[in-house]
Amino acid sequence: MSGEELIRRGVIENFAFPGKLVEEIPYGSGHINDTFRLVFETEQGRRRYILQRMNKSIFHKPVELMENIVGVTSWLRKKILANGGDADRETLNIIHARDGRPYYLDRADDYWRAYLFIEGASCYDKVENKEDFYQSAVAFGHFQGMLSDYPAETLHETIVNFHNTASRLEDFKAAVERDTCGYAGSVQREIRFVLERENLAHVLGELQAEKKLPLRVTHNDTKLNNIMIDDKTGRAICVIDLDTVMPGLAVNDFGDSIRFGASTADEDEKDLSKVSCDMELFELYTKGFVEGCAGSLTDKELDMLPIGAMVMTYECGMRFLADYLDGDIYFKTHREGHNLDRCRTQFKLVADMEKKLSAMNAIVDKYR
Ligand code: ADP
Ligand code: GN1
Ligand code: MG
Repeated sequence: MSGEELIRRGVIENFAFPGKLVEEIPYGSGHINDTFRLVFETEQGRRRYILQRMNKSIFHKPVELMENIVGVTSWLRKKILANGGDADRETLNIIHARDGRPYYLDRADDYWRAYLFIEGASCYDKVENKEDFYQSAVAFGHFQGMLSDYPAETLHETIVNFHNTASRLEDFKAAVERDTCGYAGSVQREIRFVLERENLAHVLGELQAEKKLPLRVTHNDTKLNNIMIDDKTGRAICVIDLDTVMPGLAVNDFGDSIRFGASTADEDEKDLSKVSCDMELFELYTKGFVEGCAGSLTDKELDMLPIGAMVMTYECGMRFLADYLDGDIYFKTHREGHNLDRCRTQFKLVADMEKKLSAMNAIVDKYR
């Protein structure tokens, strides 16, 4: 058994899983945490769980972060039960450590957490069935609705300035300036792409400061693979990856879903001719999100949905490029130049959205 496996065994023993561990595999395609799927056997049969090592270089306050997740998941659980839903599948459920805490701290100072595995449902890295995308929109909109009366002041800011695009732009410029790996010279075109669109970095922050866009409790990481779709009914049943639930903008939650799910290609596609923003998917998501928010979106929020898609895509591209310049210290990468490939798909999408902006506005007008 490797040192890593030994550490994990020690961690697993410290969680209140029933039965005997019979399988343990790395799982999922998230860019942030280390995720494992565990199988335990008891006399009643097999039960699966998710075990995650939280990324400590990204989440500096894991205890507060878990306090957020405990608060949000118990809030959702109550609402789901009140509506007659299946709270074991429609929200994340934390498995506590044997000492009663919602996390376990190992000897290497890593924080771990565990959840019930949501059975009979899947996460997708790309839209395989258009209806799934519509369903995910309804669910993300509904998620925001269920948290609309959550006491926002009790939520810790897990990553400061997470979707403050103006501050992301400053971070980006600092990464270009540092040029840690000496790559800046070879990505001048991409750097120029960012600098030519600085206005995009300010537009939403300014509207928020002028109180023209309300702060709500939002998810802030609404990619398609952060939602579980029921294998039988095709309904999006559970919103996962709650690390970044914080006060934020509804248009950003909308925008991040479009960025990832309405693209005709994978986030890391190398062949840019395959990358564009699919207007049919944009329309399906718009319809679903507006329905899921059930009348709560203001006129200004509706107006700004297409800009939200552009801003989130621009911001994410800039984050990937900054990480490439910094030597891949934030996002997990699986090949040379992975973050640069990701950045290029995002900028291709932004350029495509610029051309399609009036079409996107017309679609929003259809569903308002
Ligand atoms: P990251 O922050 O690294 O994206 P996630 O919390 O999104 O981590 O988890 C990574 C992947 O693990 C998800 O995309 C999903 O496939 C899977 N996953 C996470 N939680 C569960 C769960 N409770 N049940 C089933 N699969 C899950
Ligand atoms: C990360 O955790 P994951 O893989 O769902 C990132 C998002 C990015 C996304 C890009 C906490 O999401 O902000 O949009 O990668 N999450 C964090 O794919 O930084
Ligand atoms: Mg995720």
